[in-house]
Amino acid sequence: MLIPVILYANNCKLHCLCHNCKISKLKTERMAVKTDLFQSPDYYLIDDLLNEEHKMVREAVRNYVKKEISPIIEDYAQRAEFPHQIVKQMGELGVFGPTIPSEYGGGGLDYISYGLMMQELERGDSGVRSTASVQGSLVMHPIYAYGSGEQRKKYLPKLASGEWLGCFGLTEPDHGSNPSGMLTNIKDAGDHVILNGAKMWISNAPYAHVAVVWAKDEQGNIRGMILERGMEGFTTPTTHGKWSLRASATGELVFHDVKVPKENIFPSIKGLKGPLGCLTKARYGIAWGTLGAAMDCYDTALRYSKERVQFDRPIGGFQLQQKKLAEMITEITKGQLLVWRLGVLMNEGKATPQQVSMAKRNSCEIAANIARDARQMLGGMGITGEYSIMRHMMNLESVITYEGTHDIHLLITGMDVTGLNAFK
Ligand code: TGC
Ligand code: FAD
Repeated sequence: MLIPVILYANNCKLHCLCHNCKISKLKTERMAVKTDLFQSPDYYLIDDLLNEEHKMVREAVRNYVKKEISPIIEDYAQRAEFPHQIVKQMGELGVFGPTIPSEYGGGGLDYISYGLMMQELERGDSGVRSTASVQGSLVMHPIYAYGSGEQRKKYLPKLASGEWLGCFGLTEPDHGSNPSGMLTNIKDAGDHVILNGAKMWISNAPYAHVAVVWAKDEQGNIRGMILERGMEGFTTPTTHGKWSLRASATGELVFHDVKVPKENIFPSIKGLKGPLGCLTKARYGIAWGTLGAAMDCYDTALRYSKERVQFDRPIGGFQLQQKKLAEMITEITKGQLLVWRLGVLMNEGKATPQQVSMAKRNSCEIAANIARDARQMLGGMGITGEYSIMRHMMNLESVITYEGTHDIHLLITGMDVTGLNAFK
């Protein structure tokens, strides 16, 4: 529901098109406040599986989304603009690096809390969750897990607080699903290396202060390193024209003879398992996050079905609409139980990357299907920005693609259960 917050100038009539009124109407549209009526579905009383800390964390992020994200996000998405202010806000909220120890500015929380944070953020918008995933799992995690003491001290507190924004460069124009073929490379030059190559589709790139970049050394080993904005030969052109994740900034990372000090290279990791280890953390967050988007679509469609009257009765009374809602809540409930169990396994250090793959694929798929069904339930209203569903639906097309496509995750599961590798 849009609530105009600015009255028209000069007390002109409602449809007046004088200059002042046109400007005022524009401002009114821009500053339109959205009322967030979200009520979280919990069909199997999964709340009983959460402890008080989990519930407090979820409440804090849910309130943040209602107050700071829901009122503005549609407008930013329509304008394809990144809401910069959320970086500092999310730093203060503590969603960057929730499982990283507090001595480095992280939250020192468990994996269920981390998951619930991502669920609530993505309930607001996948792009907002993306910003947090990249910062926490793809930038802070490798610095914490693979970095030197100096690297941890220099970068982690600033990233945790949102003073600095980070990005993660793995994908290249010719190497997406198969990052092991990457062409970006470093050559030894004494106390530094020379970096050349390019990365593509990089979330946060246009505004990032630091970039975690993966490149091959002269022996063909994949190495990770930290780049800072301003290094000579390092540029971050913006990617334009996306119909998805429009409130998230995407760009390229271009390296032309960039001198990277050796002290910026991660000392303790070599090989593809470096970046893939980061992806496991982020994919776990996406498994929870996309359920948040699904819940928002379901909740919106459920409310609409009770209010929208056709043929003299609420459309929710028709069997075909009930089938859609019943299937949505069933899939959401199955997904909630899957990610909760995965969170327990993560906490116990027992979760495998393959289990994370299954949850990422499952949650993305059900969320995308639920968004499509929910959009249909709203009829024509479903395509407007008045409701969040179409935005979620378009966002989910990216989320089902990044961090490993749906098919790549199917093959990971296929390999795990058969022992036969379909990639090689
Ligand atoms: P493979 O030979 O299977 O593995 C190489 C080494 O890595 C280990 N490994 C993992 N380690 C941790 N976590 C995982 N998920 C792991 N998967 C594999 C593996 O044990 C091995 O270790 P070692 O010690 O033997 O060397 O590698 P492969 O080249 O055959 O590739 C396998 C494949 C296709 C599954 C992998 O390349 C893959 O997952 N491809 C998908 C690429 C992808 O997900 N890219 C994401 C880019 S980042 C992104 O999208 C961010 S979006 C951010 C946002 O906005 O939220
Ligand atoms: P391709 O690998 O070319 O795949 C094309 C199609 O072929 C897919 O359907 C795929 O499933 C299929 N395919 C490929 N190989 C096989 C196979 N062996 N068997 C069967 N089917 C196969 N990357 C980063 O490094 N950092 C980021 O921050 C980041 N952010 C992103 C943000 C957005 C909005 C998007 C869209 C992408 C982002 N990515 C990022 C890149 C993302 O991870 C890649 O797009 C993804 O891994 C797929 O790579 P690709 O686009 O090159 O597709």
